[in-house]
Amino acid sequence: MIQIVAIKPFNDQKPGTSGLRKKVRVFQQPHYAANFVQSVFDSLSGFEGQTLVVGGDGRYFNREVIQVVLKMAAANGFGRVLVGQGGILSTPAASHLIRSSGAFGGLVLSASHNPGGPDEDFGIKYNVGNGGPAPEKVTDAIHARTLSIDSYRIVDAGDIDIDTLGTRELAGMTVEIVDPVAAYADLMEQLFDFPAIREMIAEGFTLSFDAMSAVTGPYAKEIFERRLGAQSGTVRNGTPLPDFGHHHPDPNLVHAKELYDRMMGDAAPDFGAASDGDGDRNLIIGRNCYVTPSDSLAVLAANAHLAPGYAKGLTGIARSMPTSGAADRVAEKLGIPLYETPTGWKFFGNLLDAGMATICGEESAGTGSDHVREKDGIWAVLLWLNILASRRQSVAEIMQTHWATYGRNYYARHDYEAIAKDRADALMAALRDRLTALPGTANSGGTVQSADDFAYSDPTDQSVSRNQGIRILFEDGSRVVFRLSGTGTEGATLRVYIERYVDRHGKLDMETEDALAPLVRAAREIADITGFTGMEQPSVIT
Ligand code: VG1
Ligand code: CO
Repeated sequence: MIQIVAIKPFNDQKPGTSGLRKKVRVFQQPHYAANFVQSVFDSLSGFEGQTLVVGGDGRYFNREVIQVVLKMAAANGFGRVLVGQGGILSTPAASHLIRSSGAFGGLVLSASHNPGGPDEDFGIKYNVGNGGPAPEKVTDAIHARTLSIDSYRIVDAGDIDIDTLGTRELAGMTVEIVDPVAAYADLMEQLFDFPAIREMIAEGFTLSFDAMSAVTGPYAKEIFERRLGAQSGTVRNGTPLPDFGHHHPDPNLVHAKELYDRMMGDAAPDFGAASDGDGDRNLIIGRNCYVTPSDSLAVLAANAHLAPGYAKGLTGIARSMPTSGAADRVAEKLGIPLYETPTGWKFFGNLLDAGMATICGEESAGTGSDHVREKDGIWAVLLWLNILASRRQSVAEIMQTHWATYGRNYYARHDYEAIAKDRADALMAALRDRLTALPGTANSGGTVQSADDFAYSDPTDQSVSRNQGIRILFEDGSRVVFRLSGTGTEGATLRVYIERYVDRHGKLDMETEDALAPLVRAAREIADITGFTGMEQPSVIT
């Protein structure tokens, strides 16, 4: 009943920042998904008889790939597969399920914030036994295997019903269809003061959560509306759709504009939030007050002790290199270490496992803690709600107090999308060539103090990751960072991160655009963005 299917390798299956992401049409090529899944299994050892977790964000092609994974897991010797009902598991819920079930690992089927549908994106990510994304040494091994593989194993069986809860059998392997929401919601209830949040809501506090027709809808309805008593309708776009209603499920000011406009309008609720395709990102907006993800990380770290799950305090904070230094000031004040890692959640896993960091974050709207090994959108919203319930101040008041204490890191990210790959590579190469010449030179951003290509040495296993983004630091502490995206599926995306710090005695109420204008000019000049790309303006500013 086990079939061995002979195949030729594909040469485009290198995992990026977060798994393998491609157009659905690429994944639909015969054997394409199976080739990658078998390459994952071939790179692992010791999983015979063990448990695998499988689930995705419900996007187009999710259900088809789940059937392939189930039949391949059976043929490769897994003992049990846990599948979220309907094929649904948010990324943080998948991480929790891997940890709580003692699974060997998991396959998370998602292209996260990328759009879905027959002409859009799909993705597969492998998570290891700690619940987190496979570290680079594993993804490198998977990639190497995709290039040499010549067959895959699959059982010849009919499709399994993944919509009905319960246990079934597939060629000697157990398949358990589990509730994707309940255990995750229980975990949240352990970490946060639900009675205090419920009371705040009962007293009239209002919130609006945009699930962007992606995976968090069922989680948000259960947690915010059912367990916390928010009025029905609090969760908008709460049904996961295979094409996310034709939108990008990316919670930023461009794609979550409806929420933004509501929060800036006359009838704004007290608090607004959104999450992305697979539920690991968060956007936080108070009434008339947008909170940058970097600031959100800092505020969450400074106030985490107000939530029961973090009452003992934090052991350390970790942030990705392009994330602003706002969290660094909090770590300094708390007297705990701050770790600066490359972009991508996979770099936080070791620090969390070692108990060196409790809270982690990225400028791309990802925050999370040691409760799982992924970033977690609903977790971030709940921690904010717990802080608001405890401090009884508005989001705007909390931000003002925060800046008055720590100073303010003005921050923006400019994305230049769909650049021809060779032009983007040429731009980065030209920047690298100038790294030694830049220090001491002056431009509209000021005088350059240092310039380098960020390399990270993991303090737990000493593994080194190079070429993680070009940093240009100015004498006044301002900074611009350039790197190419590792999650896109079309051409290249250049990300430019711009940051300027003003201490607590300085001007704390500028418009971000004004505060950063000279640095934005400097970034464009230094990298000759228009010369290389022909683009006069970024595609997206967040
Ligand atoms: C982007 C973000 C990065 C994040 C990654 C996955 O990567 O910048 O911070 O970890 O997406 O997020 P890149 O390489 O495109 O800059 V998710 O929510 O799409 O899994
Ligand atoms: Co995501």
